[in-house]
Amino acid sequence: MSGPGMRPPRDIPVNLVTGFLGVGKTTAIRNLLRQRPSGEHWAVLVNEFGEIGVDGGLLADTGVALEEIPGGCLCCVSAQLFTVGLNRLIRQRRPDRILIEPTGLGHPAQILRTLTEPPYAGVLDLRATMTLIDARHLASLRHREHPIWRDQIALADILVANKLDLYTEADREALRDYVAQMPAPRPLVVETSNGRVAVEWLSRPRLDRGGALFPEARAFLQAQAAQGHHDHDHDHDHGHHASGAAPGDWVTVDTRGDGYIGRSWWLPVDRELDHASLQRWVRAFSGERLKGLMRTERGWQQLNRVDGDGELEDLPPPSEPIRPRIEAIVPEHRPDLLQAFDAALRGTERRA
Ligand SMILES: Nc1nc2c(ncn2[C@@H]2O[C@H](COP(=O)(O)OP(=O)(O)OP(=O)(O)O)[C@@H](O)[C@H]2O)c(=O)[nH]1
Ligand SMILES: [Mg+2]
Repeated sequence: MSGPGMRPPRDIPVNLVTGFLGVGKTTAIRNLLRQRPSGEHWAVLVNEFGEIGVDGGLLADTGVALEEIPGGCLCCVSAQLFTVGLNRLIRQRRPDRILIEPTGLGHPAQILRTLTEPPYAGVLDLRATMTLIDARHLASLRHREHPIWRDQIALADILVANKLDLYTEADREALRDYVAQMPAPRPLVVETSNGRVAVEWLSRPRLDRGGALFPEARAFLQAQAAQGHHDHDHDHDHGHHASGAAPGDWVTVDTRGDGYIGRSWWLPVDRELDHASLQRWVRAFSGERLKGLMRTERGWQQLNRVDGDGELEDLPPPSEPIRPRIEAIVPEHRPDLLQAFDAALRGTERRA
């Protein structure tokens, strides 16, 4: 039925799968993809804080139509890339559903607004937003005081407390207390592990919050309107550009904003790291987030570490040659952690 010149399909259901760094968004999306009704084509748009897509690599084997928007959050630095990527998915892939994973440091308010206003109003049907949290973070001031962490929860239509296997009874109690004091209308709240969420939840409508914006989002959107842009200090610090790098060079790109600094390392295609020493430095890393796809003498490995959890794991070799990639995120006031890890990482390179 489709052909050149035809209008894009209307009312494609879209869901945001949001939540702070490393809570399990990509894991939940993989789970949802496994449950997709047969015959349906889904698309996933992933935005990462760093410049080098790791999540895309983790979803590559699902066969889903994928768009990766690297570098900063969808609501500002990558806003144009976001619409370009989204338009491409809509027009070229004509999916039956689109899932959007914003970076863990992404502010969802602007994305939700973009998706409900022209030109997307009438093309996309924005359904329930799924916010994942780690209930252990309820006891962490660093999380509770972060405006993005709070707003992600305030915008949840479905609040998924993931990593249940790691909770104490006190964590579950903290979750119940937190939910009890949330203003109405309250989201559907579920506890689960390994991102086990039900595909049926995606069809739930968004909660009617009567247009009332939660305090941080109101301030955020007003500041944006006043300035023509918003005031996150996303400041891309492109030390070395991939385009200028020799094939044998390591390339690094830093991204900063919202209280964090991220560094992405892109290694030459054929480069191997020493497994044991890489493992040692990974375990010693005390920043916020570490992930990557890399090669050691034991073959391709994936790394996905947060809150002191997550080791190197075997990964089937990619179907086409890719550059090994690693991404670390540390709090803004701890650039030393990044420097130290950078030096350590380079020291793990295997020499022929
Ligand atoms: N123990 C435990 N680990 C989990 C669970 N769910 C996910 N993980 C692990 O948590 C890590 C982060 O999961 P991801 O799905 O990559 O998290 P994310 O929210 O997409 O991360 P970012 O995109 O970097 O913000 C991975 O190592 C997962 O295997 C869970 O229920 N229990
Ligand atoms: Mg992810």
